[in-house]
Amino acid sequence: MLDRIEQKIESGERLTFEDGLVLSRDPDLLRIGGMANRVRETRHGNKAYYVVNQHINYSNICKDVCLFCAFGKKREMDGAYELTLEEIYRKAEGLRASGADEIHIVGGLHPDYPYDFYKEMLSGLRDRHPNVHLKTFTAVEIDYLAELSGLTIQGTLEDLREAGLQSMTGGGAEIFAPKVRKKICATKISAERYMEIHGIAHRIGLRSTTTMLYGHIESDEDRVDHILRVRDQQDISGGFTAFIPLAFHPANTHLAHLPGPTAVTDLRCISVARLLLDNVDHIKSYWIMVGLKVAQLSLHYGADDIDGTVVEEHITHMAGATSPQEVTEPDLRRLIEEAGRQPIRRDSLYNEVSRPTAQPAIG
Ligand code: V47
Repeated sequence: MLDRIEQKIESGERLTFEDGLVLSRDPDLLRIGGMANRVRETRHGNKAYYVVNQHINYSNICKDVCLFCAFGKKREMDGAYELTLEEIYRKAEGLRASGADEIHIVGGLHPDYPYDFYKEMLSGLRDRHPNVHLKTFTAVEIDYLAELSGLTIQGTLEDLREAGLQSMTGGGAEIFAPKVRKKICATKISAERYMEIHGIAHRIGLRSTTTMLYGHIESDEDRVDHILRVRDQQDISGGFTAFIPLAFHPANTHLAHLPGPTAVTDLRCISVARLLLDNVDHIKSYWIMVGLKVAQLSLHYGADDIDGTVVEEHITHMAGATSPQEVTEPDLRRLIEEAGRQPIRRDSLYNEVSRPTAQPAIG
């Protein structure tokens, strides 16, 4: 079976749902990884991308409850927090020292922040850090912000863009298959709505990333279905810069009885995504979720990007992640170099950043 798939890849023939299932189940992961690696090298040679960035989560108070999430809280729960604009600006001050190229901002669906809070957050950050790309909000947040603004999705995106938003994040995709989606995030927007919002963003010239949360109750079929929905949307709107499989972390969630994915599943998801997504340029292995070691290995299993310096991460760490919260730029580069790849600092849109990189601390 793999022979036929390999031939298809070599001749540039598009893989099918059934091919995706074979790739998800065949025990020869090394061979599948090798196939994904060849595709990755054809696209990107020896380059492996990273971004100097900072994540800011403005609040974890959320009107929705998703079973896989340890981050979202009701206001009265332990661990609930909300940042003021001043606190957000203070956190972002770290951007000056790090010389970061990107701020990545997401949060819960806060029941009380007014629409203007989000606009002020964007414009305040843009005014303070005009050279830093604001990658902000998931499609789920955009849907909610459109409700608050009373504007259409397009109108909301244009309004937020005017305030400073430059691209959208990929969170909130979870698993698109309705049966699983209904179980793990019943109140979240549908797959169709998620794609509609990304499609509108792409149409007005914004770029976005997209994700898949794996390693919980989804089946192989659900994963392949998910990836192919991304491929279909990309055929239509073309604005996804990267696909990011997100490894489920069970601790402190309503699914804490599940074991979570292993390294083999992590690598397989990367490889299968690389092979099926013939129209998405980048496959990101998010080191925060898979750990630094698997992220490094994944650079030979189809991934060409390991995300960034991050600085402060709550979503996965509240769900038991044991990876650090922050990796310095020199450490990211060393990790990539030791994997035999060439580290390339990129901006949010995958332009290479040529400005001098931070030097490792002496000592
Ligand atoms: O939307 C929530 C997921 C996402 C858990 O766009 C969990 O470049 C694992 O989307 N275990 C937020 N995952 C993170 C995210 C992201 C990260 C890095 C880069 C980009 C990008 C996007 O994390 C959520 C949800 O899908 N998530 N809880 C959990 N327990």
